[in-house]
Amino acid sequence: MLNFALSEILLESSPTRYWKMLHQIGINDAVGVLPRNFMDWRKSFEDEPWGYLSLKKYKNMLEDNGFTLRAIEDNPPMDKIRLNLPGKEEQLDSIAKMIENFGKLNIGLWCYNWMAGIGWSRTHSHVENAVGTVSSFNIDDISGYRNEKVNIDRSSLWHNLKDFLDFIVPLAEDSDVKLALHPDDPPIEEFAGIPRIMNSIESYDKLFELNRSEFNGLALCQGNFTLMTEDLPGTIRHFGSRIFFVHFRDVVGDRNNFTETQLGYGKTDLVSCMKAYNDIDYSGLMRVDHVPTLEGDSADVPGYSYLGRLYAIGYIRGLSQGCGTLF
Ligand SMILES: [Mn+2]
Repeated sequence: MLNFALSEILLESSPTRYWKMLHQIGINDAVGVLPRNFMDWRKSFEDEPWGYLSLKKYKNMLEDNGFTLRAIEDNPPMDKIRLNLPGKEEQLDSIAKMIENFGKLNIGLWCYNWMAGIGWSRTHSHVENAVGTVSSFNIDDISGYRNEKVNIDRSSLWHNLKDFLDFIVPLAEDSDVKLALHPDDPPIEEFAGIPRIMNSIESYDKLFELNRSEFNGLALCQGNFTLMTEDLPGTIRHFGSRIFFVHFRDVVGDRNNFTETQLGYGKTDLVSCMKAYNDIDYSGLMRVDHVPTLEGDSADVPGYSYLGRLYAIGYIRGLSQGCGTLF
């Protein structure tokens, strides 16, 4: 049976009319980012964005506006940890404090990633197509570019990930905070010369061999996983209870050349995916991910248009009710 919490990522630093619309369509669970903009009212000016005071103020602002802060999908600087560089201890210390604060504040999930040097990337940010304005990626656009600042090989990235898990998982267990590793986006073999390792089903199998704790899990970002496999529903069943967080989105194309799209217009059999979540009794968090910007709507962050997200939330609710879930 499906019993997941349909949530929404709230990127705004103060309440908006969109937040009221979310309540009107039944969304009361929030995923947050770390408050770090200048004069960001979520942040305590005396404290780091991952410090107790900042997170408490942020959580209060959401609660005062009807939301429960369930997860943070963001991280303090951590490339020195990924790359095993001097300064790593300080970054580990920040993450440890953040996890401890999540525990104190009942924020039960942290979504992080293992992309070194270059985070999630597209090569086209505003592509006009039939479903709205979307982003896309074409590996040919970066064929002439190499990142000279980052120098690491694949096995070192794995080694450093294992070290990080050994450090963070016991702290997460003590604080009752689940860890959801988001895939590399796009899930290609290397980006401008920097290897990527969280880009296949096998890499997640390996992740769970590296650390068998029940707190070591995955963020199933459908837009990436559907580029790794032709059988996303089978993949959902394969990982089962290891899935702590779902990004419900879809794309058209392959891992080297793809375009984001609206739910129902992509390459993935979303009905079968929802049935698969039903089969595994999925009870974690789920949220809409990148959506097209519709005509007349605005999106301060490309992929997070209000109208596009409202459509997607309705689509997800319809799919889940088709599986017999009443919420
Ligand atoms: Mn995602």
